[in-house]
Order: sequence, then C-alpha cells, then structure tokens
Amino acid sequence: PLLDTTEVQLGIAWERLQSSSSHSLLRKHLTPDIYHLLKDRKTTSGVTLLDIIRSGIANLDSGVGIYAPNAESYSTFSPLFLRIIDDYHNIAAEVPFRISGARQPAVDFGGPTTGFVNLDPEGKYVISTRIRCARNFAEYPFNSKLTKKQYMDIERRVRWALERSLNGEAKGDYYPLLGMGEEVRKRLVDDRFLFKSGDRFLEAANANRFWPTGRGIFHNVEKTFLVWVNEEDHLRIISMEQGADLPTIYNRLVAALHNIEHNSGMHFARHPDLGYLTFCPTNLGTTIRASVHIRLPKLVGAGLLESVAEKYELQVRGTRGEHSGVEGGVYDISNKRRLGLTEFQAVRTLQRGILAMIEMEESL
Ligand code: ADP
Ligand code: CIR
Repeated sequence: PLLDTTEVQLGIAWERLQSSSSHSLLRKHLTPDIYHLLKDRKTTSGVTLLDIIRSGIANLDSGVGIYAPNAESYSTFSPLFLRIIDDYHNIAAEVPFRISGARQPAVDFGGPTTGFVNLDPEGKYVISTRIRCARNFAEYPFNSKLTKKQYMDIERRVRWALERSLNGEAKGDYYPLLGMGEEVRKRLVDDRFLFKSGDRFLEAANANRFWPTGRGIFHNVEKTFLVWVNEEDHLRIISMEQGADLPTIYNRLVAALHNIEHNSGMHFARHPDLGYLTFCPTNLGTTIRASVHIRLPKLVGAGLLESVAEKYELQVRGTRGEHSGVEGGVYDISNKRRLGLTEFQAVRTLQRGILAMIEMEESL
C-alpha cells in the first residue's frame, strides 16, 4: 500500500534529527526506542508525533524542540514528554510527591505577607521586573490545532471576561492586533509590553496560522498589568514595572489572577500531575516566569554569569526575550523551573538568586 504522507514526513524528520548534532532535549530524549514506541500513535483528534516535534526538526538549534498541540498529547506521548519535562524542570526521582505520580504540588501563592523584598532599593542594577504566567482553556486545543474560528472565539471570550472581571489597578482595555497600526505595534514591542511577530519556533510549530487574527493585548493605563491573547498560549498574564519592587508586582499579579480565576467565568486546563497545562512543556506546573532586566557588568566581565545562574536555578535570556541578543549589557534573568514547586517558591527562586548575584557584583 502507498505510505501515508505523515508517515513519510515523520521518517524524514527522524532521520534529519538522528544525523544532526542538535543539542535540543528532543534530540537527547527521542531515542530509537522511544521513536519506535510512539511513531504510530495518535490522539483522539489525530495529533501525531510529527505535530509535536515539527519545531525542533525545523530549528535544530532549539533548546527543547517540542510542543503539545492539545492536552491529550501529554498522555498519548508521555514517554517523550515526561523525559523532557523531568530534564528541563530538574525533577528528581526522590521528590516525595512523585510517589503519587504528581510532579506539581497544589497551587500556593503564599500568605498575605509573602516574604518578598525590593531586590534593588537603590536602583543600581535592576532596570525592570516582570512576572508572567500562562493559562489555556480546557475545552479548546492548544495553539497549533486552533481553527481560525476558535482563535476568534477565544479572543471574544477573553476580551469580554477581562473587561468585566477586572477592577481597581488591573482594570483596562483590549487592543486587537488585527487593525493595529504598525507604529503602535512596534512601539509596544520595543517597550517590552507586546509579544513579537513571526517567532520561528512558533512558526514551525504551526502556531502562527491566521496571524494576526485572534491575537491581541489587554492592559491597564499604566501598562503594569497586561494579558496577551493567543500568542503562544491562550492567555499570558503579566505584571511588570520599572524597578525591583517585587512585593508590589507579585501582589498585583496574584490579585488579578484571583479575579480571573474566580470572577470571570473562565476555566483553565489543569492536569492532576502536571499542574496548569501549556503549549510548551517548559511552562507546565506553575507556568510562572519571574524575571528581572539587570546589568551586572563585573559578574559578566569575570565570565561568571552563566555558572552563578545555573547554581541558583536561573535562566539567562537576551534583552528582547528568549533567543534574542543582549543590548546595552542588559540581561533577562528568571527562574528556570516552573514545575515541581509552588508559585511562591518559583518567585522566591528569582529573589534568592538575584540577591546573591547583586552581592557578588558588589564584592567584585
Ligand atoms: P515570555 O516571558 O513570555 O516567556 P520572552 O522571553 O519572549 O517570553 O519575553 C517576552 C517579553 O518580555 C520580551 O519583550 C522581553 O524583553 C520582556 N521582558 C521579560 N522580562 C522583562 C523584565 N524583567 N523587564 C522588562 N521586560 C521584560
Ligand atoms: C526551543 O526549543 O528553543 C523553543 N521551542 C522554545 C522553548 C521554550 N520557550 C518557550 O516556550 N517560550
């Protein structure tokens, strides 16, 4: 019989990956055994291994290389996902909650006095601070399998819900990408408020289809509370401002998130073992990335930035985000793990590491 085209394409993809020297987690964990175990599997709606690995095949310089087109992918293709998840999030086999199979503890944002401090009260190192998390609806597929109508439905639902449920500091308006003037869009991206367009990792994952339809941004007047709609995940919820006032930024996020989860009528995909589900497995669990934009010239000059970051479980990115370069000596440093710890602990990881880095910078 004639070979199904998916089968042919998957075979070609596999050979390209095998013969490459890619350093991605996909290359590391899609071993011949795992490949043969998964190559003929499909989710109920027809998601294949090819759909999952497309981005890492097209971009052999990926750090990770896989995305989950829907929630079911995490179980159908769990032998691959779990190896990559445990590697990225540094999930040790001896963690007590692993006994139950659960990698993610219950949601915990800590008490009202959260134990956070201003990381740089004199403003000598930290330029700005940002905390974001992700949410996806349980009743829609994730990004790469959304239809044009579903992108538009999600946008309409989110807009309606946010404009009604958010009050006080987080109250704001929604601005669709469709019809936005190019100057306005570019300004929002340059000012670090809006996602960029044309990300090649998302592109190869089929996650940029029908762009800019269904994509947009909600924000308050001050642009300290923002929600990205249908970029990588259905929602990215963000609290950010200039300086390093972590308690204020954290409390703003927690309050708005509480309203979104309890007063907006929206319900999000949460897995008993993996926490909140996301398109990219690096974001599972808490989904929290707490970051600072920071200058540490002495630490960088001494060649110590990467090793110190690793020691404190932090990740270093460029000034314009992941896969971007460093401009004016400004690094983006954030917690690397998002799964296997609580929301409070994820942000604490950033606090502990940045305080230590600043102390080192001052001692050099
Ligand atoms: P994400 O945080 O959503 O995973 P990126 O790494 O692409 O994705 O970052 C998104 C945007 O947020 C980029 O424009 C980046 O410069 C900006 N950003 C991240 N952290 C900070 C920060 N602490 N201060 C200001 N802008 C930030
Ligand atoms: C990579 O593998 O490098 C890209 N697919 C991005 C991985 C993690 N980042 C993300 O989800 N934003």
